[in-house]
Amino acid sequence: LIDRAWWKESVIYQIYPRSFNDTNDDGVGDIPGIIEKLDYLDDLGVDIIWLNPVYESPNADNGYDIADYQSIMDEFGTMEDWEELLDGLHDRGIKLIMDLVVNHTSDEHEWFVNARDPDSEYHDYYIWKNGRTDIDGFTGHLGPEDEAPPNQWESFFGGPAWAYDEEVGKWYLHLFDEKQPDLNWENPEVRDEIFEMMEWWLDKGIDGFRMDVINLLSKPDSVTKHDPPQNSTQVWETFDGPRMQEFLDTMHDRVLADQDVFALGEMMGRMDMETAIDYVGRDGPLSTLFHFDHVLLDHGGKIWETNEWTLNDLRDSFNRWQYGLADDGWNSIYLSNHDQPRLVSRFGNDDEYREESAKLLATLIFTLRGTPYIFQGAEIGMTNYPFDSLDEFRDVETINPVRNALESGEIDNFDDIKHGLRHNSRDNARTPMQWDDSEHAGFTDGEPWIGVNPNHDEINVEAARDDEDSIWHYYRELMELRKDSDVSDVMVYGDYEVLINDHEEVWSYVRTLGDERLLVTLNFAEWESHTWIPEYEVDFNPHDMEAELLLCNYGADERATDVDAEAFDLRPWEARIYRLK
Ligand code: ISL
Ligand code: CA
Repeated sequence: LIDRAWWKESVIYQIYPRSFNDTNDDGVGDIPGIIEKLDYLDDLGVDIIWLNPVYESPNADNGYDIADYQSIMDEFGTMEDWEELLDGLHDRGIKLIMDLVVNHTSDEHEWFVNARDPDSEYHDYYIWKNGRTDIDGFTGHLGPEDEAPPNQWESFFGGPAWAYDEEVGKWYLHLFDEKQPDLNWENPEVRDEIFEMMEWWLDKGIDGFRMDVINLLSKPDSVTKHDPPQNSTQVWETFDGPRMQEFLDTMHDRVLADQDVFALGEMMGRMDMETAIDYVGRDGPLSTLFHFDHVLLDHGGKIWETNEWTLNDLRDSFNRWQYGLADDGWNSIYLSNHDQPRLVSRFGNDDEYREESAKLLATLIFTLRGTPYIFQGAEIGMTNYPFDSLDEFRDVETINPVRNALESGEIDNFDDIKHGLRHNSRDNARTPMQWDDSEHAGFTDGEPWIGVNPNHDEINVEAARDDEDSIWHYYRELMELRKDSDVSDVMVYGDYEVLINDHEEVWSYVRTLGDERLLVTLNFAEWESHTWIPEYEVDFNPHDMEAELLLCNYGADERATDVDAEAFDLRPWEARIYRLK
């Protein structure tokens, strides 16, 4: 018996509006720009659009600092534009999910402006604390001379997670930028406001929410009930706080339960499976989640620090979730988004084997068990940007910590960390979509708000659509297999079973649903690799099986089609999907 859901069978395409398509030449993508590309999305064949925040915002964090939840940012257009977008999507059978950013607001939100008056009913919408005076030698304060912040939590964007407010004479919590004060979810009025706002959007006809850093809503008792201990430096104390389950259960019961909507939670930190199942299992409040296991593999502690990842690490982190949510819960499969560098530059090879490796990574995304995500530009194999100076960056997560480190002398000059920033910065994902080979890649006729990748003369949608062997067409083939073929069910719902768990180059797995079996085999190397199906690891006899090739990123040539089911020689970055019969 298959536990079907439309959002399990769907492919999600993520649009970062600022960088998608600009129609009024101010250099900033806009909603009319998305409307202009509706047929493009339809041709590609995606089912759900996740739209990054388009609400009114001073853009300290590109829309993740919301000043009004119920209006559209001027730069992006009007509410009428947004309604036209929704209708245009629905006309094409595409659903729309909106970003829900309710851990924090902008400091320019009316609530926060009013909260600065301690007598206002809004004061308690945020988290205010007195500074500490009982510590020696604390030097990092940005408050009065004799005060240090309430505790030593560091914000995710660098510097203390508390800012001193002159008017109030207290400190407010901001886990992200100073311009993103955290809402006080302990306050029932905050919860009511948010739930009503969610209902308002659902009434407008949207199909669900992508919930930003949703497991941070409930703060630890050390902050809500007591004066926080000065020595708590661990901001991860804020993950999955004591009332997290309760808050989401209430949200589910009040807002989501009686509607057929998709609820996707972004979950920070490294989560244990029990907690995950509480959130997304059969009885949980959410449909699925984003975890960070695999995208943290190659990050160091600082934004410019990197680690080498290995295939074993990558496979282990996916195995954990594939097996962890096998019986209850549902995965989201992503290798990139607006916060992550480009997948082909990171997990593939953006040079000689760009096409092959981009297709291999797509094969992985579409054949693991879970809902697949395409971040705009992945479908043409867009790469990281060759950043050369700090002025070229726009992201607060990159700029703030680098400035601080330069000022404090922690780093001497930009060039020492350039390599790391090129690898890690979120701005890699945010350079404009490459539509064609014209001056600004067809994104704008004005001055783009962030640099267009110089490789757009080769890597662009127009060229990709013209070339039958392109990454773009390969994405379409994968989607066709997944949604509209004899193997769709096994591709979506089949069990996942990994083969040869310690192969250093090749990741292979079998997906099984009843008698249907798919074998996926992927060579993560620039050289040829050999692999096989070890009999002792599977409950069928590979010697008795015929392997029918369904898709290969080198095409259906003899090497890929004429094989024994038990052994395979793979070319550099080769990816194959077989049906075993
Ligand atoms: O952890 C990160 C990258 O590995 C961070 O970049 C990121 O802040 C984290 O993923 C949380 O992301 C979400 O909330 C942030 C916002 O800046 C991100 O764009 C958003 O996706 C604060 O709202
Ligand atoms: Ca514009």
